[in-house]
Amino acid sequence: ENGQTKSIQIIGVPVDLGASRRGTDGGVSAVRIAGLGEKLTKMGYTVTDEVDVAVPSKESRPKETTGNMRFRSEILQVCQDLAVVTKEALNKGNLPLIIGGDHSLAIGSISGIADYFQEKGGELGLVWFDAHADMNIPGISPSGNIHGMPLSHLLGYGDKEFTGILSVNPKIKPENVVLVGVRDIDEKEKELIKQSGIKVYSMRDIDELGMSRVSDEILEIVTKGTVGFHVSFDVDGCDPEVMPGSGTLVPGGVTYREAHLLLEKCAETGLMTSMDLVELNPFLDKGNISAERAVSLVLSAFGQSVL
Ligand code: NNH
Ligand code: MN
Ligand code: MN
Ligand code: MN
Repeated sequence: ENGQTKSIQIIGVPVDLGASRRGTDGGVSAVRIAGLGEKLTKMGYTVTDEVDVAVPSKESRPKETTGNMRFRSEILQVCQDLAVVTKEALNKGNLPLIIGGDHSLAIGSISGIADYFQEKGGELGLVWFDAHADMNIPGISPSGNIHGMPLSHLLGYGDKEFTGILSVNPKIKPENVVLVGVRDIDEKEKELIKQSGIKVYSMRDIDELGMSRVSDEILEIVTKGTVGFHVSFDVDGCDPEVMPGSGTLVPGGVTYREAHLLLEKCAETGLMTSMDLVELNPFLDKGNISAERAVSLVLSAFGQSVL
């Protein structure tokens, strides 16, 4: 049990326009079928799951195989809509739990959440769990895929319409952000990470310090001077053996137990304001195992413990 809001609003965002591989739109169903809502309800939460954000299908749009920022206008619209929905959820007293969908959606989810707290005079902390840094911007991104660009835009770099969603800009201050699980960073992305000054815990840090200590350090950073923190959980931060159902797998990732520990510790603070669960791709999965494990991880973030 923790002091968090007892009512959760699940928000589905079936977007795959931000990635090269098709199918993260199906992640929304995969997670629902794995029983996310029912299991949170069993834990004593009041769960609403009514409003999904509409996303156009790739087939309905002109082909965009190249470019600096593929499907920019479609994803911008999705993020603008989602920002309104997450902010509204908080206004109603609900904790937003956003299920994706590729990671581009985090520009929208976190913009709405940061804006809500900023109006109340508070800064938002951010835990970014990912194999990748998601710190690309148009012009340096090797792929043009927006799912590789959300964190940079939340820090105020890149495309002005994406950084300018709702009012507060930047959405997140670098001293309130931690990246964890990272092991695949593009060359030019490295420079922007250094320039931004955000704290990064790589796999090596986890190996050397252990996840218990890494989690404690992370939580210290994201709670210091903030009203609380959002967790943006890209399932590819976990090892591919744990989460085979994702499009850009990188070996050598976070174990199932380590991920649980981090999220259990997040729950213990009672300060998690909101969470994204992204990059699940059921078409690449073995059965629905990745979604089932992801649901179990989310339950830890909401305070599930053995006893
Ligand atoms: N860094 C690569 C890119 O920008 C890969 C990003 N893929 C992700 N990010 N899954 O989390 O295209
Ligand atoms: Mn990501
Ligand atoms: Mn990733
Ligand atoms: Mn701070």
